[in-house]
Amino acid sequence: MKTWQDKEEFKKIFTEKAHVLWEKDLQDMTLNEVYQTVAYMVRDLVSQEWIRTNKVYAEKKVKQVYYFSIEFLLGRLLESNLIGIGMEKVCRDGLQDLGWDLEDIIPQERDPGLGNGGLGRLAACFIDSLAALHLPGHGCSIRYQYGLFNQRIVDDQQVELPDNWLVNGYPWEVKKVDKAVNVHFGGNAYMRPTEDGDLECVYEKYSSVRAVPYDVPVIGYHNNTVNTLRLWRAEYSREDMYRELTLGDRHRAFLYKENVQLISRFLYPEDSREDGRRLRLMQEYFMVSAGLQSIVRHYKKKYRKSMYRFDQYINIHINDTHPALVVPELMRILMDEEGISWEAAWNVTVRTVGYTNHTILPEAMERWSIPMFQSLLPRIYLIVEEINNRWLQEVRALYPEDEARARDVAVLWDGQVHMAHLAVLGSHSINGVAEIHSQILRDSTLHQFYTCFPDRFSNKTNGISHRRWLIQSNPQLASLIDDTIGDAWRLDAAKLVDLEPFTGDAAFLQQLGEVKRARKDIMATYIKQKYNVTVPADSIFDIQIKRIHLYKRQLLNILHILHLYYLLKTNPKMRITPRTFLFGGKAAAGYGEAKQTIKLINVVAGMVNRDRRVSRQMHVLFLENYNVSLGQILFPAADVSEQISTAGKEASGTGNMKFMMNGAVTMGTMDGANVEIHREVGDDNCVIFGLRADEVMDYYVNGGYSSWNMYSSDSHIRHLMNSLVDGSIGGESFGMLYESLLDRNDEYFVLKDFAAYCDAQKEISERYNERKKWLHSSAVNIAHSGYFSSDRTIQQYASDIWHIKPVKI
Ligand code: B1N
Repeated sequence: MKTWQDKEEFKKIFTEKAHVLWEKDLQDMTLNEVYQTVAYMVRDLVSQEWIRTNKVYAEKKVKQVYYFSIEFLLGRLLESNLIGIGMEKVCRDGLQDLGWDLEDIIPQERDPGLGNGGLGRLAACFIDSLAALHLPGHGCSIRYQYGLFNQRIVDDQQVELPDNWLVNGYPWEVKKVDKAVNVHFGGNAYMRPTEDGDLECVYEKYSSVRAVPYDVPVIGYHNNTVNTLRLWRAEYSREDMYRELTLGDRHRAFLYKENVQLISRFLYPEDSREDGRRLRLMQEYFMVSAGLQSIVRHYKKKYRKSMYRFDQYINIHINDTHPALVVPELMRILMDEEGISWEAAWNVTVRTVGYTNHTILPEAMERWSIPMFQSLLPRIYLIVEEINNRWLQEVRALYPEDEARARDVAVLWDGQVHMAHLAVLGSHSINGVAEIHSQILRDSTLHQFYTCFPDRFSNKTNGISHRRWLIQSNPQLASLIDDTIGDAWRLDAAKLVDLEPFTGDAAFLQQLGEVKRARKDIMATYIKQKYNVTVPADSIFDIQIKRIHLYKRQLLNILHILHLYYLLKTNPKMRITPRTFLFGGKAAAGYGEAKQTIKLINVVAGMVNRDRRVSRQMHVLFLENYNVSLGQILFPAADVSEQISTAGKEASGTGNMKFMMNGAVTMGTMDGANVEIHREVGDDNCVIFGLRADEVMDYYVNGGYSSWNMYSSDSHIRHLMNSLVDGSIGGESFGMLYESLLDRNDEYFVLKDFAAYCDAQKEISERYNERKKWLHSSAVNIAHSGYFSSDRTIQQYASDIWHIKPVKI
């Protein structure tokens, strides 16, 4: 790869580039212009390799994978790309000579908020790993004009502001006008007999949307691989617009244009929830159809192989069900455009597609009303109907008179299209994202499918990019690890386990303590600057950052804090290990309970922090606008990682892994990947509490839990519940939360797990006071975090599902 020889060359190129881009002297440039200049310089360096990577893949006709995801939560790219090409130091030194600090330039880049939470961030870690492992794999998604809203806290409450992240342009994208395709919506579709006695589909009177790709390079780590993240934008087709105009209907022409542009305007802000909106379905089909058309076009042009062999060269992976229309859309292309029979098309489709499930929450399961689906996608609906008919015929032949079974596996049922069932049927591989989650899929959620296709099911425990979440976000820890075991772990995270012999080494632990302290100081400085609150860096930094959701139980955390506050108020002599409780996360704008939880946290925080005596021992803070960049400051500063979802509800979690890799001790339930973290580090190095998934399930099925009984029998709980509605918390009332806990019988077992959580928190305090032991635990967590690198995850997908191999560029 082309590089900058030294800082002198960097400065020379920078100066030339800046003059061309901005027609300005260097001293007149804004920080943002400096950022953009460096970003374009990085793109110049990788452009040859980007072209080469694609050329090599096509010339060798290697099998490639396309990862379809409605979200990619990338985070900032300047620093990660500089690290990837090994040019961070040259750039830093060069900029310094010119009078700028790279640390002031990096924040100029706006976080592309093209995702909500874990699902979108996972997709970003996956393409990072694909490139790092020189695997031929690319991303496919939507170029939303507005990302997830920016969160402000005003009067203790969340306010959503639009995230117009593209205002200053995005230097990492390249618009590829020549690669645009058309996507059809609406109109009529029906089957008619052909001359030779077959059936063919007529699809007419549809309207067209132009899909234009914007490509973002996905740069490997110290290799020459540059893969592609292709983001589709919806544009109106001028032809259609003029057709409307020539028909003399300017209003319709205007409407057409507006509606088309809406498709890629907003990211839906719901995480693990779906509301069945028409525009969302349009987004899903838009992405799927555009993505597939461009893959097929490229396959035919560059691979020149038969469409019957498509699956030998192409694998399509769908990140949850949002891209599940890949199944009928590929069928459509194979049959209507390539003239292949149903049976052959179905074989190719199933062998091409793989599906990952990310949630078993019923409210997150995608279901579309049939009338809406049919009117929007008439041709696709005919195919889905046929898939359903053929499948139910098989099922009913195998299990006659078992309509309960038919209902459990149908794609069309009760007037709805069940996307998970479509995804399962159309895939050769179905996986969950942590062992316990995959187990639940096999045992209950998808049990009937599992009995039909046991070999198609597997587990692929999630992972995180150790490049972003350790090398980039915690350079202090990364360099301590280098000094201790060498730097081979940077290429192979499994080697972090070489730290194991040092987890009892006093000198190493001392340094580890210093690194953590340095990171806590950085965090404390951020808090001081932004909130004018002084948090003591020698207190326990206890952090819960993730989307706000009832099942994630931020409520459990804040109720324990409120409980501690009451204890400290009534027992002025009581001493606890000083703590700083930090929260962060966005609530979907329409999710009342989640928004009220944010308010509760903020009101309690105000009460605690303003109390002169209590605030000697504890602080509480809600950090505004949690996103990837804020995460990069928070994970390295944590002592305690709060992973306290109701057992069985969190499919995996990935924040838990980021904390672990940065040496925090997990306080968690036996849920998602916590189970595997616990297995890696043992009881001594994490704190597990609460109901197990089977106990939760048992209560749901057989009853036997009453939150009112908890209320009656436990005076602490009674006090807490009453205070939610009697105005004693800052004069506010939190009726929705009270109702969810008592009137709706505490669906997430907050009160049931409360006592166990309080005990577990005491345990944490005691352990923290034994500094040596605590640092040992921290070290054990880092040493065993290598398993949670997304490189391991991607290697498993590559060898077990995709059957793709590394290609050296
Ligand atoms: O996917 C993550 C997991 O680590 C989390 O446990 C899981 O909650 C998350 C609909 C979702 N599951 N489902 C979603 C997101 C957006 C949406 O519109 C569902 N997100 C998850 C990665 O596996």
